[in-house]
Amino acid sequence: MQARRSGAFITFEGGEGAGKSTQIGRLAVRLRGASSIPVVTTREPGGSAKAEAIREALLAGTVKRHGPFAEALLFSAARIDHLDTMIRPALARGETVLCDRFADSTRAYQGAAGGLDPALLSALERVVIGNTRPDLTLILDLDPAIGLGRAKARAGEGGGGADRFEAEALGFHTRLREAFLAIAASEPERCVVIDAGLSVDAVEEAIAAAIIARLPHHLTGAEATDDAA
Ligand code: T5A
Repeated sequence: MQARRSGAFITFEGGEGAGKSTQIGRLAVRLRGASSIPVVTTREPGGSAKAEAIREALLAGTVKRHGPFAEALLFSAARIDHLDTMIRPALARGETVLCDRFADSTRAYQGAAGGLDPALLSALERVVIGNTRPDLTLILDLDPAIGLGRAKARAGEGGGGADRFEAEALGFHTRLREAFLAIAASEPERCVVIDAGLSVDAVEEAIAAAIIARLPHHLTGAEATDDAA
């Protein structure tokens, strides 16, 4: 892992409409108020110019007809550019990176729900992310019917429709939820499951409690140098 001053790499994962974007915004405000460590927020697919262009094609569904492996390769291509141009430089400067989705989404969406062989995805993940693994992953767990309802209501407000993955059947989203919970169970040192069915304020408090438990100096203001390295 690269040398870091004191930032951390924190990823948010979960199904559609679980509240990741909402909570990343709130956590960024809290972290900036509690510590002098700079905080950047980003997302996948996307987060860099090339990756945002790939995002457009993926979410429009133009790659779907080529199958889940082609989609996994494109998510990976976007991730490589995002890591090289945004995430790794920020971590090397000692900043904290809050990322809306990362490699666990490929495991869950293209793997567990999309049917790709986990061994193949695991080999791809090693090549793509190398040692840049999250220090903490917050898995926002929510009944998929509720999450899809939230995403639909929000899309309705903006006049848009369901994207490539929101349009999948409920069974796909149920497999996703199970996949994220299985990832959390298999890597408890990295992952914390958050009940995303609570109010926005209650979810924010649960996330703050997880940060205090796992990466205390980020919210208590105590100076630490290397707990994320
Ligand atoms: N994907 C991604 C893959 O298949 N493989 C991969 O490797 C990667 C990286 C990305 C899509 O790409 C797929 C997964 C996705 O399908 P996206 O638009 O970025 O597409 O989709 P999401 O990440 O799912 O983002 P969403 O915006 O849909 O969901 P969020 O960010 O989890 O939810 P948020 O915060 O926008 O909230 C949704 C709505 O719910 C409300 C909000 O106000 C908002 O209206 N809300 C709540 N309402 C009640 N109670 C709460 N606690 C609430 N929290 C939020």
